[in-house]
Amino acid sequence: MLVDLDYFYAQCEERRNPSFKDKPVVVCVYSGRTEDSGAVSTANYVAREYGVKSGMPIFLAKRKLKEVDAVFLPMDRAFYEEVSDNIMGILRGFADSFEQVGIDEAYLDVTQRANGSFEAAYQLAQQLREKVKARESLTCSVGVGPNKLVAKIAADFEKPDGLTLVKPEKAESFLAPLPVKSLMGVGTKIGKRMESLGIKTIGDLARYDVQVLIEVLGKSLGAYLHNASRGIDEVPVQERGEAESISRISTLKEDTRDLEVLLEKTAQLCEEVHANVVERNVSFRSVGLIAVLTDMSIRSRSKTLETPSRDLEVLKNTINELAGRLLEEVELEVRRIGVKVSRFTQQEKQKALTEFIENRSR
Ligand code: TTP
Ligand code: CA
Repeated sequence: MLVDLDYFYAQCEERRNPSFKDKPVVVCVYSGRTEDSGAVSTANYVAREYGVKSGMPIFLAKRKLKEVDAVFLPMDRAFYEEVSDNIMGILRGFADSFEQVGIDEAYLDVTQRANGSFEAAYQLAQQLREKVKARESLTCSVGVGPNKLVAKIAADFEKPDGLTLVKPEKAESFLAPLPVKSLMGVGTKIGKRMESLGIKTIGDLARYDVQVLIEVLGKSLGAYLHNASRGIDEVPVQERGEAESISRISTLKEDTRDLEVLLEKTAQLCEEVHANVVERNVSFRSVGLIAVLTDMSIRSRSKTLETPSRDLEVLKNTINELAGRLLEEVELEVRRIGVKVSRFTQQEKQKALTEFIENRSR
């Protein structure tokens, strides 16, 4: 199944301030140039009824909501991440394997615990929605299907607060009437190309000659889309981030056992690692120190944090602690020193808003 939290940033704001509930709520990314310059990040469904959408300039959203008592708020990413982490924790408990995608979506493989039964999977989805509602007061939309592709489209089918089950034998007929743009990988450009071939719906695509499709779009995209249009997708639900790490290592001016000299170097490395952590928008659970000694042997020490962090001070303090320990435990001088963070809890790249809009707009 695919779980997608409804109007996520705006729903977080409604939860924080229940008096917003029946008003249009617009979460904004202010560019700071003039008072209203910037773009809409997202809006609740009340605001959407007035035509407000993600990516729209703020002044335009204000114009559409001129006559009503609407709420405009700046984006508070740290708060949404906290809510997201809590909810992802709940969702994880419902899955055989779990894959978070972005801040407000996750794929859950429930094949085993549902014993391969789609009815049982549907019941699980229902329980999951109730638990998220009871614990975190948020609604989500869930799609249940034979694979990720179908589950994702099913989740979009009824929003907000929806639950859609598509059984394997119904996948192709479920997809057929939908616009080709509902398929992942079909953006504006490819959408236009297909339109020129007379392909408007997924059903049109399924009926289209696969050889011609491959000639026009290339082998891999053509074959992928041909399969996708028939609801065929074999990509497994995969936990992300566990294998990844970010590290920096550097050679010291001279070999040393002086803690102060080492810490000066590691502080600099921590800053570089941290900049990368921020850029990649991840939180780490594990911090490691690596030392290459004068005889070229390598020693490393690591520590697991109690909660995931993306904080420079936490990183520096942990490294200082590890460096102190390492010096006590080895006798040789240190030649190279390195800092590493790993076990990321969130893998989403922080994209420029424009890129985000392009990728997600249908
Ligand atoms: P989405 O899941 O695309 O949208 P949503 O949760 O606001 O609404 P829906 O009910 O349709 O699922 O995106 C998740 C969050 O990502 C969204 O709350 C805000 C952020 N976002 C942006 O900042 N800019 C964008 O252009 C989009 C599409 C989303
Ligand atoms: Ca969402």
